[in-house]
Amino acid sequence: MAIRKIVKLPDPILKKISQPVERVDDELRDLADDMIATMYDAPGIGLAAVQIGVLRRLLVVDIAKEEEPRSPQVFINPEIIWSSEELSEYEEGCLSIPEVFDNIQRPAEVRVSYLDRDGKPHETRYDGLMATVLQHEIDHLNGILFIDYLSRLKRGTIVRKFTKQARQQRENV
Ligand code: GNR
Ligand code: NI
Repeated sequence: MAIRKIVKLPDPILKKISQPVERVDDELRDLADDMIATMYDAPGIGLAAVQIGVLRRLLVVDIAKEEEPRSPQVFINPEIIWSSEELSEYEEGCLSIPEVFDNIQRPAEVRVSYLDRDGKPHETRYDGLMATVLQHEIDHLNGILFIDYLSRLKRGTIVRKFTKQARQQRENV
């Protein structure tokens, strides 16, 4: 297991669409294990493969509290097959946009189809924080970031700040 580097805004890979996983094999499970290690190290409660620079439809989630046992879950080729009319609001953050948080409304419940790490298909209904995190991660697979739901003004300010930071990082080398 290796901790990988997390891709940050404004890296253009974050806007790309990830490609379906064709085979659930040991190589894919190794990738998932690296993602889980990287998520815990960050720390975060979810991570999409694109966030470590891999454009495959794979994400990991663990919303267990600190005092609870770890319970990482792997979702391969996840699809939202139903979402509730009812919305819920959470303050979201993203490991690819450090230190930015804002309230985002999304469907309160979703039904998700996916393959698990053994390649076994599932259809499961989620609510609460799990529903929000899954929607945030599945958005990543489609090149969508939570700041895309903010006003143009707010998003523009955030993108400019990270673009400036990246330029200064390059100048400092
Ligand atoms: O660690 C994370 N916390 C979080 C909080 C509210 C809504 C979504 C998230 S996901 C985020 C990790 C991340 O960037 N995943 O893509
Ligand atoms: Ni994110």
